[in-house]
Amino acid sequence: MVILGAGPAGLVLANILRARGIDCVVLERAGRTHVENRARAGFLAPHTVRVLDRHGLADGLSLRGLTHCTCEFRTDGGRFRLDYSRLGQGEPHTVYPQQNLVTDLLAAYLHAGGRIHFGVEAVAVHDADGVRPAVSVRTPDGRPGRWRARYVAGCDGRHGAARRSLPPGTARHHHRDHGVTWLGLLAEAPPSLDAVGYATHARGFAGHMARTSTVTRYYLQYERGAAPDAWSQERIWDELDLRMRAAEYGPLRRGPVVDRSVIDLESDVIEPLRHGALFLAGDAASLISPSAAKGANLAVLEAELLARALGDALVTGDVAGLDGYSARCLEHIWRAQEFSYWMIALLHAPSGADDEARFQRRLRHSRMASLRTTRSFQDWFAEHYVGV
Ligand code: RFL
Repeated sequence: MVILGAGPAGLVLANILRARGIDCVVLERAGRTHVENRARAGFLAPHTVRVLDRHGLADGLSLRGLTHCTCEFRTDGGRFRLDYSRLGQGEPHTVYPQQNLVTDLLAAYLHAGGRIHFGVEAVAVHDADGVRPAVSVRTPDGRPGRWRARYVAGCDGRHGAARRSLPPGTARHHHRDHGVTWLGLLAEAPPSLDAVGYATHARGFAGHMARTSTVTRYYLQYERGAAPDAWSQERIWDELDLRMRAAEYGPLRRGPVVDRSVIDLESDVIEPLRHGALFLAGDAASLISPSAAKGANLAVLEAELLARALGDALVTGDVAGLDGYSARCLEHIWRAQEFSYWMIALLHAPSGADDEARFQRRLRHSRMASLRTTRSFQDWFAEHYVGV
């Protein structure tokens, strides 16, 4: 079994397969330090925590993760809070930085004797519709190589080799650009609220999400095409203050911005998630905008489903799980896409003076009002917000 990519999807899959005694190898393009330091997600859904716990992979997050259950919305009509652990099915998030999760997963896999090769880039998957597919690779010294296996798991993200290797006409590629860009920031500053902060403002969206007691992620709606370093640190903090209405609701705790990335909000789904012996999971299967914090959670959910199906196929010869894998995952993926799309519409509206922009702003206002006042709407929100 060859697994491409050592992100959450690849490492959860590798750990579960390894525990079932299945021989597998992970091929990872980047170096170990890079993989263990890549800051991305932080909000883990209850289902994700249960999956990790079920497989003995939750020690780190149980020890160091923070429980999180409140959203605060700030709009030109005032602010309101939702404690989503008291709504819907009544469950909180666990906040645990993705790089810590990846570090834990890697340590567990290596401790169990798992094999991984860093600095090995998959170039293409060959003969996926045969019984012995191959993966061609480039090794750290630039030499070509080849791995053969019964199955290949493409957990190598949106731009990885797995997606590229799908023969034309074998998969449908759904893509949507939501026309919104965020500047994603990591600040070495303690969180400023004990809640996720979502601010809608005439100048654009701003978001606040705790990561640890000393690091906070912020988002600012940003001009499409602008470079990540186009704004000075001072301008970033001034803009955050303005959009989060710090003058009204209290100052933000400032600190050096240590990481910036420009994120065009996009949705991207491959359908089906299988071609012969090649299976896609995580961002390789579907990319989802970070507006609803679903990407890493879907990756873990899919990895467990795939591990179970591969395990059954390899240990008992039962391929029913593999046959149903794509349809099962796509059900979750499209529901997450739908919620993320709804969140985008809740948090953004065009700023122009034309009829369409005005209409969109009125709809957003009304959506926000329903969320502030209507219990059934809040329950729906809570269930989808923490669910995958
Ligand atoms: P990853 O984590 O990208 O890992 C893929 C791995 O594959 C390697 N790779 C290759 N290896 C070998 N050969 C090749 N040809 C290769 N090409 C690539 C890469 O080096 C990498 O190590 O994918 P995976 O495992 O599918 O996990 C997906 C998540 O990382 C992603 O969905 C989330 O980070 C999305 N996301 C969030 N998700 C949440 O659930 N909650 C959040 O709060 C959240 N916040 C975020 C996010 C994503 C963000 N970015 C990246 C836009 C915040 C941000 C800023």
